[in-house]
Amino acid sequence: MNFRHLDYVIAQFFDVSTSPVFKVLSQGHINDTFCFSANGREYILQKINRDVFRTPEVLMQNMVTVAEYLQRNSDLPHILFPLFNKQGACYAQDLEGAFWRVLPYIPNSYAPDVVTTIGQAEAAANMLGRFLAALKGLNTSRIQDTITGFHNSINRYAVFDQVVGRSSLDLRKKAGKSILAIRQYYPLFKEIQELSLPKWVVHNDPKISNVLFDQTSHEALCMIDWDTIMVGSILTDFGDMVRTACSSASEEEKDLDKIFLRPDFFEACCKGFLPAVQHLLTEVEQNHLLDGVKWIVLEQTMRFLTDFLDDNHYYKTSYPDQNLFRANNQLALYRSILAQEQELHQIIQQNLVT
Ligand code: GN1
Ligand code: MG
Repeated sequence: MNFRHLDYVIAQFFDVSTSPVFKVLSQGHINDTFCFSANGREYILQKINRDVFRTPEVLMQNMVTVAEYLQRNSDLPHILFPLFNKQGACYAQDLEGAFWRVLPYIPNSYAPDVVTTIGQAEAAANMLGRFLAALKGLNTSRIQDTITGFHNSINRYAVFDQVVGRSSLDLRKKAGKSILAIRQYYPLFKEIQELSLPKWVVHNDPKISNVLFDQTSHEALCMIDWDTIMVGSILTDFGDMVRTACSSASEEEKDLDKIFLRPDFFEACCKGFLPAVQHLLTEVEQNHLLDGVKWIVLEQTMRFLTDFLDDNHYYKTSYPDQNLFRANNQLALYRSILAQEQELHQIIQQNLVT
């Protein structure tokens, strides 16, 4: 990272006499994130990954639309307003034309990779539910796609298929069993496509590390990482929360025996999520909540596997085969869900108020 860019970008937002001190925040597979202080306050500085987000202006406009809407129409405790620079834009470009944004840093907060207590799972799921319920009234025409077909798993499967076809024999051998598993479970995507699911403005990436918690009280403070807020289905949001809050291990765990879906954490997610949104759900949505979980876990397996077979262009990696390990991690979680399907359905039913 060229730190000259950081100073150049920050100077578009602040008059700072000394060069700010940066801390690199390493979470997140896509953007580069830093923390810095200026004029006695701390801020987040993020470089938007242009390979993934082709239209950063659209993304930032969505973010402002959502923040303004939530401020007027919700009682959420923290709303992520991007800062406007001296020219009145909600982003800045560096000397190479890359896009950056600045957000206030919420003091005394953390974003976990794994949930350690049931209380955290319930609080995170409740925060997501409140966030989505508040967004339900936002007209879908006001939000534009930042990534086309983000949760279109049928299209993603077609891409996966092409990538398998052109990948090297060596990679295909390493990933052989996982490729077969995707092919075996693929009909789920077809079944979901047949459902008539209402369109919501949703988060689309509400994994547990996109929930900020208070370091002292462990209360959930807010949903962060609004890059993928787009029109979609609430099922994938519930699914992604469960995928990450209820897994016994992080996405990076390599020992497959350590990975399973924790039913008590699942119950906590239902307890937190459903009361906040149930009145807004159609019968189809209520009946397919668990399919939302299966959908997102299988799709995530396929996305990691596709990237492994495609030379790891998409997700940041720090060692060879990392995306294959991640795919197998998600596959183990998927199989654990299948093994507990009936119990999980019962838990949902018990937590839907009749
Ligand atoms: C990426 O940017 P980050 O780390 O929050 C990805 C999500 C995946 C997630 C898996 C834009 O999220 O869709 O679920 O990794 N974001 C994008 O951890 O592809
Ligand atoms: Mg993200």
